[in-house]
Amino acid sequence: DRAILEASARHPIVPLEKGKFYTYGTAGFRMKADLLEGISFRVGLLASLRSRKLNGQAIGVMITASHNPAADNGVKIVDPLGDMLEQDWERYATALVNAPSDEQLVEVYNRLTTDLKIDLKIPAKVVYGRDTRPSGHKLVTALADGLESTKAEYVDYKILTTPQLHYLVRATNSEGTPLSYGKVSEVGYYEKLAEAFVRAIRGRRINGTLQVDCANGVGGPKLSEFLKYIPKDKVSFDVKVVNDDVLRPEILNLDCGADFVKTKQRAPPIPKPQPGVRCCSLDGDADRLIYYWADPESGFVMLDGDRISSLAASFIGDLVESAGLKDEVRIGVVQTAYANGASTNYITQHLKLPVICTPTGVKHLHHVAQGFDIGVYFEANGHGTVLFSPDALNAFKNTEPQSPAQKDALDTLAALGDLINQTVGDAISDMLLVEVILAHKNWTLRDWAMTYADLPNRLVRVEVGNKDLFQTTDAERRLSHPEGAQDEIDQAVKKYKDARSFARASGTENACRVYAEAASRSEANELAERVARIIE
Ligand code: 16G
Ligand code: ZN
Repeated sequence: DRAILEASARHPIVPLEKGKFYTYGTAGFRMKADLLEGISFRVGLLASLRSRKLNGQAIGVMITASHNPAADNGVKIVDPLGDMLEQDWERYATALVNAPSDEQLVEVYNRLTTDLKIDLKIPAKVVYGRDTRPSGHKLVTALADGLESTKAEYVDYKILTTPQLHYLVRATNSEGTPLSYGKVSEVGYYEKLAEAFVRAIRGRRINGTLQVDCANGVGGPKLSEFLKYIPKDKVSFDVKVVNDDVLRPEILNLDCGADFVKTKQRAPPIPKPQPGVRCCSLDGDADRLIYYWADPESGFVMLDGDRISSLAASFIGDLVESAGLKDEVRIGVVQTAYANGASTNYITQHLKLPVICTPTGVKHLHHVAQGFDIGVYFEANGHGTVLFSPDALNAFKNTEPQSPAQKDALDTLAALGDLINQTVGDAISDMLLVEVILAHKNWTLRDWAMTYADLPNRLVRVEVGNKDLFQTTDAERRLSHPEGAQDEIDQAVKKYKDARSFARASGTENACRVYAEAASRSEANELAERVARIIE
């Protein structure tokens, strides 16, 4: 207790206005970096408890604010398999962080220890990393103090992408077991991806240059490092890395990156878009991916998370069929309400695959995707991955092929199992997946975009007095409160062709979001404005 008290005094929590609390939201604790030092310290205490509760398995902590401005930062906990912190524990995180004094912090810590029956004699292990934000340095110092004051063993992996930290957590916990996820090092991550990439490409050609905008974040140096691991004699992959300046923190995510491209629906102004070049953007911590190109005729064409999802589902579905596993391996796609209706139609009607809709936030999608043998999940914003069950991976490895084509499909599926990050959405891994699929199909981005036409859509942010009044049901597609609001939205939607609209409270800021889609751009805009007025 003394150790925690003394250390906590060095990392005070900034008190909020009366009645306000810090909350562990969809992205952990995220806010202006100068509020986070005490929070980071206290997250260290929780990570120790969580590790001890899980018998000393390694827990991860990632310091990042992803696509948010450079002045923000965030602290997020990663569970032993590399997935997000178990939902029940979000409450405990909130309780520790909101303890008003150092003494009360110790009280909460002790109470959690007793209530959760945690044996403090079990060794605790925590691994952590941070993105390129300058504030990260101070936050990991506070975190390390929290870990030391609770006598946890820890490894500081310094600067990493978020998915790399998730990889390291899983690799640490599976080391030396039959389910080993890979070598426990950053190099191990690169080696695993490069090896699987070569196997998945199977000698096919990657056409032209890929220009990758790295949001001036951690993805830049990490992608450049990864590229060194691709054997040039086996795959020729011409990548031009742009917006990879991490030395000027103020330009992080500024007019570039996946969130900029998706929300502004245009290419980053720098470097000047070259017509026809295949481009993609990562976000500030490299867990989101958006593809696009500047077209001399149609202007800008974007291929977002829904497109990556349908591309992956189509390719993997075909492989499973060629591999003769159609009856054994159940494939499903998981989306949120933001998924373009055209993508949902394409997946259900053309690909004939089931689609499940969940509330926003990776943890929800991930969880539902685990219910399939192959679960494809992406948010429209470009965050997502494909999960393979142990049964599916065994089937790829152990099925006796009856023809060269079947062998080829099985080998490609097995390679994808290693190429695709199984812990969380990973922009670098997802980008390699897209490149593999385009190479196999010998497709350009235009061919990919031709598979279906997106419904015009509009997303607006609405300032409201109290966003908590807006409660949803049906995976956020309908409002249950305030009463009557949903009826009004239904009336508005009825006035437009092929229309759909919903309103939900943001999980990351104090506002509501309204999404609308309809047969034409002007109708989508009009509907969005109408619904915005209803909830204002
Ligand atoms: C968080 C989520 C992201 C989601 C976004 C929605 C994770 C790791 N991140 O950033 O998936 O799309 O919140 O934000 O789950 P909103 O609730 O403000 O619309
Ligand atoms: Zn991110």
